[in-house]
Amino acid sequence: MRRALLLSTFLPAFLLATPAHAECEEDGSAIVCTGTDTDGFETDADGAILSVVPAATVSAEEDAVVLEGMDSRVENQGLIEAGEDGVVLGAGGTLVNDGTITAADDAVDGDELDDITVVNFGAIEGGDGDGNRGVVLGTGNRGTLENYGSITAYDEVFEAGDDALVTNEEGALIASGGEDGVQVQLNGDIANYGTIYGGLINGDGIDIDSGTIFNAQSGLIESRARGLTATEDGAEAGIDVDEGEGSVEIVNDGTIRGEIGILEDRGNTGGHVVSNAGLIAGTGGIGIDFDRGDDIVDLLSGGTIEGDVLLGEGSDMFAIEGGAVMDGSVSLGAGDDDVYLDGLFGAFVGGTESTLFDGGEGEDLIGFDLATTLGDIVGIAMSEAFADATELTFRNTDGSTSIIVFTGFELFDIEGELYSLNELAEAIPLPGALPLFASALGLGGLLRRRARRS
Ligand SMILES: [Ca+2]
Ligand SMILES: [Ca+2]
Ligand SMILES: [Ca+2]
Ligand SMILES: [Ca+2]
Repeated sequence: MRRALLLSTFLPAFLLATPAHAECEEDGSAIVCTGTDTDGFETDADGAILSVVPAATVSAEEDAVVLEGMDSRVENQGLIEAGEDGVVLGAGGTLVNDGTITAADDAVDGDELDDITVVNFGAIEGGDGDGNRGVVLGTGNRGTLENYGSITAYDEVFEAGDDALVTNEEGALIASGGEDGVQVQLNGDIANYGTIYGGLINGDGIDIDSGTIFNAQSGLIESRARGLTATEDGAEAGIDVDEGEGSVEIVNDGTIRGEIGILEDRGNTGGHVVSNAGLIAGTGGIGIDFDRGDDIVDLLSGGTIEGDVLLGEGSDMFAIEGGAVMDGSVSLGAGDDDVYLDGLFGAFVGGTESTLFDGGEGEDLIGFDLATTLGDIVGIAMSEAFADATELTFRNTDGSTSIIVFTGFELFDIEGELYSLNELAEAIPLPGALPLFASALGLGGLLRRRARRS
């Protein structure tokens, strides 16, 4: 206080215009901003703590609040307004925003720095042009974002390196205008209870190299860009897994949507796990597109996948529970793949004959849960909807029937026994239907039962 008074009393006016303290006053390592500051505040002292009190404004034509020392802390309850970056933090820095931060460039800049934490209860707004981001840590590791409010920008809204921890709470918003909502690298840990939007023109909801994503029942993760399927770069995804060896585990109780729902970029060799009790929707026709690696998709009761599931190379598994809806085909590609049908299927596949399970190359297996018996299979026939496909009709526990249509499967596991397709047809107690089916396949006799795969 005394120093500020002295300065204003005795120094020429042009010195007062240098970066600093119009209304942000220093007291040791603490800085308090009250009233209206029009030239921002800047220090490189370690451990600096700056507060913007309610109704106070800190603005600048360039960066507004710059605390570049280590382990600094900014607490904003007012308005921070910048012609360039809103808040610039050093390594280990923390921002708690309970007001508004609006910037023409990046709203919060800790670019390439580790151990930065941002907790947002208010509004954080990056610029609306190319290169303007929300909270940017670049490749900085161990970044933490806890969002209860809204964070928006044209480019990436939250961008961080390895070991990022992101929690987007119920009612909270992360929205990009033209790029990814959240972009993190290896070992990211993301929990979403609110809304995460990728851009309207481009961008994924979440772009990740590896880690875990939990999307709660209240959660929406969506890439909003449409019409990109036919373009050179291809479609954007609700969740996009980048190239590399990384694996991603996704637990979805809410909604994940994009032109592709969940996409593994070509060049990723990791196996991924998706457990879905919510909705995964690909508006362009592909719900999940994984290729290399041993992938697992578990479609739980109450869950829906809209669009095809492509599991590509590797020994993949697709499991579906009764009460789930698979609205699209499932292609398991090269490798020895498994499909498991669990829970006697009531409303098993929404479109009955619209869903084709394709085992592809390799020795592929369809397994039934242990409660299913040969007597629950009440029909077997060649599919009329798909060439070279077989249609099995099941009796459900409620007396209704469901149909599974498949091709390219060599083994069937029922009542703990392995059958080839022809052995299964022979074993099903359907005296009328069986000879028709057998002759349709042109069978000369039983194939030898194959050994159980190790
Ligand atoms: Ca695969
Ligand atoms: Ca496969
Ligand atoms: Ca296969
Ligand atoms: Ca096969």
